[in-house]
Amino acid sequence: MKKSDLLEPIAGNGLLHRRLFLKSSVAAMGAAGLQFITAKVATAAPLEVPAWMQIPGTGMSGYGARSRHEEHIQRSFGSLPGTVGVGSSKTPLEHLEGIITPGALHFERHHNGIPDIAPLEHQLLIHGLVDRPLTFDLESLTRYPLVSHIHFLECSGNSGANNAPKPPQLPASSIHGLVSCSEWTGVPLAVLLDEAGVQSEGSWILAEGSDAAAMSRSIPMAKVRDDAIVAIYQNGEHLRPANGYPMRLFLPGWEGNMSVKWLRRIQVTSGPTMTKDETSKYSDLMPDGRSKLFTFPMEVKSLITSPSGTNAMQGTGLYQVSGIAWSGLGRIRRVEVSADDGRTWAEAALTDPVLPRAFTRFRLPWRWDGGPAVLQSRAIDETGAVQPTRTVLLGERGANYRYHYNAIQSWAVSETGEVSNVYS
Ligand SMILES: Nc1nc2c(c(=O)[nH]1)N[C@H]1C(S)=C(S)[C@@H](COP(=O)(O)O)O[C@H]1N2
Ligand SMILES: [Mo]
Repeated sequence: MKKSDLLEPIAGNGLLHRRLFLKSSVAAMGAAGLQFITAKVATAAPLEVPAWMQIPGTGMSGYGARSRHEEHIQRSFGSLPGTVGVGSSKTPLEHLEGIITPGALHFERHHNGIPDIAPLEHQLLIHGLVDRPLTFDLESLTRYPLVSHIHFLECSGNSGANNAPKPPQLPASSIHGLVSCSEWTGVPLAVLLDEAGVQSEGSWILAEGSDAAAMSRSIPMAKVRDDAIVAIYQNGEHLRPANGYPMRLFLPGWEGNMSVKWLRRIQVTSGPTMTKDETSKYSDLMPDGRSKLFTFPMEVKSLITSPSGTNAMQGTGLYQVSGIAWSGLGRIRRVEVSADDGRTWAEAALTDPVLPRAFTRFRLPWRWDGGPAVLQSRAIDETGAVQPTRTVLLGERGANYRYHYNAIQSWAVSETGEVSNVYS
């Protein structure tokens, strides 16, 4: 490809080739006299010495804080009327980059608030169809070989706002912020179960939380054996109280509700327990009036986070479309971006690392010429599953299906540069 060709659109409305992001391409553009980044031209005058170079800086601290200039970046949250802790807080996805969600900005979902648990007073009981019932505390768990994996966690209610007949005019995080991605460290649950000795009829477990909701779910033994962990660290530090301190179940790729926080009891059973949390909720009502139970994996999904809803474009020219893709069934294989409402598509660049059941960051250069555009991203995972359009998804599911919304998000860019949520 010739250097100058890099600036030729490869799909409608100004999408450019992902190769433009390679280091060699940026250099080649410079050599060809083309400016990629709209940096200010430096003046020859000496740099001013700013105020903060004229006095010594402040001292250290025991636990870090972010820049005071970034403090406006917050989770948004709400609780049911008359409660303080029954609800959720949402990760400000449009303000983050890369794939890791800082602990302080991880989304939260509580069915009855955050319990205040002293680790020495907390025990995990494993009982039921086992040879030896056992209890574990935080200290005893840290003696087992620990594993660490980077995985997303997504509430199955995430993006439910887009089920509404009219597209909600909200930032990306208010619609899609019930998803985050962390490094989780803990003990494989299979190791703990082997210590207790699972009996041959033990084909499911019940996991119960130590919160005032005693939230509990049934999990098939195959998933437990595959990759379930009892997590005790998140991004290198102990779990935060809101995310399950001192220990939580973590089930990679499955709906967030199954990853029971403040884990206090695992009962090995011969079938699902049918708890309130998996019958009255977290089941999916189909058009024929029947409900689907146990819809565990979160399916392939993606979202452009920049530019996104309620943003304002800063003039015409080159932009970097940036977003996240994930799938509960494995790795992201490919992400495509459209700027013309899905008529034509260009393949996005995936930023390393591309990990199974984790956020994958994608980017694509886009030259906005000031005309109206509709930006979309479409993810494909390693099983070949393709993220559906909203029309297809809702067509299959009918009007009462609430959970597991994974349709393509469309952001319209107006001629005046406002970015809004549209259904296409
Ligand atoms: N004990 C307990 N576990 C729980 C919950 C809860 O309310 N209580 N909420 C569940 C739901 S619905 C989700 S989406 C995830 C959210 O995990 P997070 O708050 O760490 O993001 O935890 C799950 N585990
Ligand atoms: Mo959830």
